[in-house]
Amino acid sequence: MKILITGALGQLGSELAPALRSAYGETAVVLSDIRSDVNRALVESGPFFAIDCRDAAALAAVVSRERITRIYHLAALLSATGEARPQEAWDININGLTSVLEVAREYSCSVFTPSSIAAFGPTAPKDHTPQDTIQRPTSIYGITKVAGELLCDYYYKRYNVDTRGVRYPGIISSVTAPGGGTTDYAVHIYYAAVRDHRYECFLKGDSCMDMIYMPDAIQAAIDLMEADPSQLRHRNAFNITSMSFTPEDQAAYIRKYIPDFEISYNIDPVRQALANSWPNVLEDYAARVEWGWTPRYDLDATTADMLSRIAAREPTTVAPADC
Ligand code: AKB
Repeated sequence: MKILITGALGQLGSELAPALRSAYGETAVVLSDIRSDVNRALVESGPFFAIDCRDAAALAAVVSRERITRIYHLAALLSATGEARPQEAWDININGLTSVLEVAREYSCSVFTPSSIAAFGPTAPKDHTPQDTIQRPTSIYGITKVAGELLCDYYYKRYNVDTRGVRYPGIISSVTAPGGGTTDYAVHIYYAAVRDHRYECFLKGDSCMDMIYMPDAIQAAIDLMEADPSQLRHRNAFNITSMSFTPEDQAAYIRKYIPDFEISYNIDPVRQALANSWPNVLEDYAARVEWGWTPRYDLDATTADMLSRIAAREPTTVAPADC
C-alpha cells in the first residue's frame, strides 16, 4: 500500500497523515498540497510535493514515481469561501477531482473523496436525512459535492476505479484550524472559551447541524477504504454523524468546565443561509451496516477533550474534565 494525500496540510489531512503513517508505515504515505509554507513540521516529516491538484500531469508524475496505490483527495474549497469565490470553488473542487480520478484510472489507484452534509439542500428532509434522498443544494460548495459524488460513482461504474467517500459533518479538531467553512464556529468556540471565556458566534444559537470529532473522522476514512467491497451497496458517499447540536447546546456543555463562559451572536447572513439549508441530523444506517461505522465521541466527550488539549497549550482556567 502506498498512499498519496492531496490537501495534506489542511484540517483533516494534517491529522490523517500521521494516522495513516502509524497504520501503514512511515514510508507509506506521501503528502501533497498547493501550499508548502504552512505546517513546516509536517512538510518535513516525509515525502512532500507542492502540487496543484488540478495539474493532472504533475499528479501523474508523483503517482507513477512513488508507485501510489491509494489517493485520499482532500484538497477543496469549503462552503463560505465557495460563496465568496464560486467560480474558483467549481474549478478547484471539480477540476481537481477530475484530474485525481483520471490519474487513478490510469494508475489503478483507489480514491477516497470527502463529500459533506452540504450535499443536501433545503428540500431534503431536515431530520434523520436518509442516505438516499433528494439532493438539491443551493450553495456552490454543495453543488460541487453532489457533482463529485456522481462523478466518483461514474468512474467506479464506467472504469472500475475503486472510489469511496463519506458525507462529513462539521469536523471538530485541535491541531489545524478549519478555514472557510460554516461549521468552523464549532471549533473556534473552544479556543475562545479557553482564552477569553466568551465567544461571539456568527450563527444563530438554535442552528442545528451534524458534527464529528477528528478521531472519528479519521477512523471513518481508514475503515471505509479497508471495507470489504462486496459489502458496499453505496460508495459515494455515506452519511455519517457522531452528534448533532446547536451553538446554545455547545455553550451549555462548555459551561460544565468553564462556568462563566458566555456566548453572544453577530450573525453572518451568508453562513446562516448555508447552515439553514443543511440537515439538522443525518441518518447513518447504511454506513453502520455496510462497513461498521461506529462513532466514539459525543458532544460531552468532544468538549472535554478539546478543552483539555487547548488548555494544555494556552494559559487557562478550565476545570478538570471530571468536575
Ligand atoms: C463547511 O462548513 O463548509 C464544511 C462542511 C460542512 O463540509 N465543514
